[in-house]
This record gives sequence, C-alpha cells and structure tokens, in this order.
Amino acid sequence: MFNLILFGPPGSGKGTQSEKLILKYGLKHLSTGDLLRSEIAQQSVLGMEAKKYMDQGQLVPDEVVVGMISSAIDQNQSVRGFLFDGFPRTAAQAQSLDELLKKKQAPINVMLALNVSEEELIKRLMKRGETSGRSDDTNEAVIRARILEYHKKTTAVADYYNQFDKVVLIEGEGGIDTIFEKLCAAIDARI
Ligand code: B4P
Repeated sequence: MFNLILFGPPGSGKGTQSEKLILKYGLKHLSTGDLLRSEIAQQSVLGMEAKKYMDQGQLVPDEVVVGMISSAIDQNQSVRGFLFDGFPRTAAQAQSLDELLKKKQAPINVMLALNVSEEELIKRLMKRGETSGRSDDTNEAVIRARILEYHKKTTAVADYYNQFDKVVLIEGEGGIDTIFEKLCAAIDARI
C-alpha cells in the first residue's frame, strides 16, 4: 500500500490536487471535509452536530472525525492506498491514524504540505464562496477563523510527521498543473 497525506491550510488546493492525484495513482480519496458535508446533506445526527462547528470555522471534535475515518478505512479493504485530504488536522488525529494504519501494517509513506500565503487563501476561498454554496466560504470572518484554527491546532500535525522525516514542502502558489507536477515528483521519489 502507498498512503499519502495531502496537507495545508484551508484553500491551499488539497481538494483540487487530490482529484488529480487519485486518478494518476489509483488511490482511494478520503476527505473528511467531503465526508462531513455528505453527512450534513443527509441531515444525519453527526452532520447536524458537525455543521455547528463548520459554520463557525472551527474544527469538528476529534472523536467524530476519527470514527468516520476508521469506518471508511474498514470499508475499503483492498485498495492500493489512501490519499488522506484534510485529515489529520490535530496531533491527536495523527496519532489515531497511525494506530489505525498499524493494524493494517501500512503506515503513512509521505505527507505533502502545500505552502500558500494567507492573502491568497482568503482570495481563493471568497471566490469559491461565490459559486460553491458552502456557508463557510462566504463570510471573510469565518475564513479567517479557519486559518486561525489551522495555526493553533493543525500545524502540529506537520511537527508530528517531521519527527519521522515524512514531510515534503511544496510551493502551493502558481498554476494548478505546475503544482500537480511538483506533487507527482515528490510521490515518484518515494513510491
Ligand atoms: P475541507 O473540506 O477540508 O476544506 P478546505 O480546507 O476549506 O479546502 P481545500 O484546501 O480542500 O480547498 P481547495 O484548496 O481545493 O474542510 C472544511 C471544514 O470541515 C473545516 O473548516 C472543518 O470545520 C471541517 N473538517 C474537515 N476535516 C476535519 C478534521 N480532520 N478535523 C476537524 N474538522 C474537520 O480549494 C480552494 C479554492 O482554491 C477552490 O475554489 C480552487 O478552485 C482554488 N484553487 C485551488 N488551487 C488553486 C491554484 N493553484 N490557484 C488558484 N486557485 C486555486
């Protein structure tokens, strides 16, 4: 198995690049943001609980997202590998993921970390908000709250994988195809 984490602040291109990477490498895409939005669309209890946090730009509690990822891993037994998009987002989530993958004897191979300036992130997310219908993309205060959560809680995930020498930094500004080529080169060097 080849397991990859695509990491970066909100709006850094994780979702955009994931779509291209899963096609090229045949990985199973697991996006906690997509899974949560699907729960909201179904108006499930989990979805309604998660929406309260997401609408304010806060992270959903660890136990909720870890439970979701755990079932998604169990439901995909014979895949070539997973592309984790937007997960883990806290150090506790990273430890839980390592434990889940230990059972499969298939650890994380690499974490690719997209680097994008704050002004560019806000610009991209406000633009997406014009068409996406995502309530967390239309309000600049909520976008700034998401970026603050990233600095407070999520950057610790990079520190966690850095100790195992698994992090590769990728410049995340520029054309989508150029960034994709850089991501592919980093994967090809480790696959
Ligand atoms: P996510 O769904 O993960 O969304 P995101 O971080 O906002 O977006 P992403 O980074 O994937 O967007 P992309 O750059 O592709 O999270 C949403 C919320 O769910 C979180 O705030 C949180 O509340 C909750 N959540 C999710 N996972 C969680 C977890 N593990 N723990 C707790 N809570 C969790 O796209 C942005 C825009 O930029 C697009 O419009 C795109 O077209 C554009 N773009 C992309 N690349 C570009 C480029 N190179 N140049 C110009 N524009 C570009």
